[in-house]
Amino acid sequence: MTRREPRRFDSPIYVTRPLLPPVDAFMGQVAEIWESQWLTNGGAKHAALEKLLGTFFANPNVSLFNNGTIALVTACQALRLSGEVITTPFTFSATPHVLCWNNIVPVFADIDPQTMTLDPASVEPLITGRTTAILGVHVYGYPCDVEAIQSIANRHGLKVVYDAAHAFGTRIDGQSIANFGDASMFSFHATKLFHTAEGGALVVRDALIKERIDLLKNFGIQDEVTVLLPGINGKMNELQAALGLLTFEMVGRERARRREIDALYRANLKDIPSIMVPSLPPGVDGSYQYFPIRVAPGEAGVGRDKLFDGLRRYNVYTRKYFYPLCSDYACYRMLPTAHPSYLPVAHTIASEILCLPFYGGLTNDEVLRICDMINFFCHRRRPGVAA
Ligand code: T4K
Repeated sequence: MTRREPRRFDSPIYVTRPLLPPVDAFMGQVAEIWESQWLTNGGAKHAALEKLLGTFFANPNVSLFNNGTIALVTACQALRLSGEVITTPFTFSATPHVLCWNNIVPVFADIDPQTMTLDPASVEPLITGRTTAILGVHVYGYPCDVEAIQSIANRHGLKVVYDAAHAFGTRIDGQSIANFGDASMFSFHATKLFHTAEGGALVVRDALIKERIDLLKNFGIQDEVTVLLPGINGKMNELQAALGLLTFEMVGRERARRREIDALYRANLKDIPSIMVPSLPPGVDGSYQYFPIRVAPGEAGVGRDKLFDGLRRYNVYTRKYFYPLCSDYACYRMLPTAHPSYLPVAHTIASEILCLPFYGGLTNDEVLRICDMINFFCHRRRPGVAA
């Protein structure tokens, strides 16, 4: 079979690029902030963004934060989690770190091979008298099995917290992912579909918990002479909120473009036997946050790492989100549940996963060239050029 050497990109193609509103529009927002002389501590932009997101999530109990990690730290405090919390090892480092910052032991459960999220069947046997919650991650915006997780939590009197860092736009049967569990954390980091450069939010079921969260994120201060709780500084400032107001307006179009890119990748990767593209469960509208593929080990002449290295030589910066597993980090591998024998699915997926470049600014031609490169490295026929 003849294989034509693909053409290297002249400049790097990254895994993502931030959504950027026109700079003049941002300067207009900055001018208003300057005029108000109000930069942080719950200003007008903050209030406007919180309200907007309350409507978007169909839940008014939204609290904005300076980043997603501090939001999740605060959720653990607000829900008074302690002891042990069952979570996934197939996630960004922030997820288990947040537990440690709350003096909670992360207990790792295996993941589901289709959704790559917590496998409910692996969760239940790990529950002990010290367990206080289940912390699921809607990885890449693929939703956890929210019903099964809630019923386990109900049976054992546990809280359910979701790390929804990737899941801004995810909906299950039309309902926002923000409305499952006791609390959901969203990241608004620059690499996320909707962003505020750095930022995040908690969305909670219970309005009283929102009150507690709003106290906690502002040092526990109730008024000038009353501090009720040992809080932290988790506040989003006015510049972040202003950027959010502008990027929010662009999310619909960005998502639609990412949906086209998703379809183009799928159409042009489907005939490569060593590449598997995961699919969302029925009834789920995804967040179009990442485009993960799985690369079969070796048999077609390429494994994930060789493909990663090969693409990098051609100036394509894919990412191995999430390899290594958190359970393999030096700070967690001594935990009893971190042993690979308990986490076979997570280990397999972490060794095969690769996130391809995925952002609205990619052209069709760039996507097709990336598919062509993947095909080349996988020693298979060239993909067609039609979407
Ligand atoms: N839970 C989960 C499941 C998460 O994935 C994350 C964050 C969190 C919790 C914590 O939320 P935050 O506290 O961050 O709100 C990135 C992000 O920094 C991180 O937010 C994200 N997850 C993680 C999955 O990805 P890195 O170390 O991979 O980022 P970096 O700097 O290598 O950026 C990736 C690519 O994006 C670059 O190669 C180019 C592009 N990029 C990046 C930035 C920052 C740009 O084009 N412009 C930019 O400004 O962690």
